Amino acid sequence: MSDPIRSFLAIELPNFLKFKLEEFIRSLQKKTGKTKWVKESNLHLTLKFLGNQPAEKINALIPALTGGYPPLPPFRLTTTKFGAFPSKQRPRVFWLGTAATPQTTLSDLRNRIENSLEPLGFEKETKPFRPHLTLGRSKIPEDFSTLWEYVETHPFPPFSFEVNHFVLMRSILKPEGAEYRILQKFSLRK
Ligand code: 2AM
Repeated sequence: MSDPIRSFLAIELPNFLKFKLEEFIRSLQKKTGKTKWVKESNLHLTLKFLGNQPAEKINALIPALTGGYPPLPPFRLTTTKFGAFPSKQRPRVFWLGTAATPQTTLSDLRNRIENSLEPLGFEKETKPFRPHLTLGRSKIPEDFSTLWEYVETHPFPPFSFEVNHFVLMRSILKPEGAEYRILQKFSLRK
């Protein structure tokens, strides 16, 4: 059997937004020491993390996600506030929130994915979906007070973009960080 493929389903971000986020991240980077910030080309919104799966299972996923009824329409995403998981006091993941217009479209897409993949043996996510753009990850605790003060006074502005497709992304883990490669694009229908 072939080697397992580590992958996830994601919404790509337009270049203008990645550029703006990169600027924002550069400012945040100056306020921290040990936090690892996401490089511009890797910024995305995760819809579902698939982990390591046999190639056959990944191939079966493609027809399961193509089509489907009723067709899901394109929608808009707007960036919202900066925050951290699991909490501001003990941040592990720094993120920027997103809001969809119309509101239900992103959760409809997420539900469609969950329901289409479950019969193929992909376990349904039990935790509530909190759509976000991961900007940084902190493994070593440090003092984040200057970072929080900075984002209070320099919030990331709301930027919008249209989502008309999502992607199956392969993640190749390398010592210098993960490298992502698009394996398949899935269109949302107009
Ligand atoms: P995140 O954006 O919420 O951090 C690729 O690794 C993507 O899959 C990451 O952006 C990450 O989402 C998501 N992901 C979810 N669970 C994961 C896990 N257990 N290991 C690695 N990535 C995971």
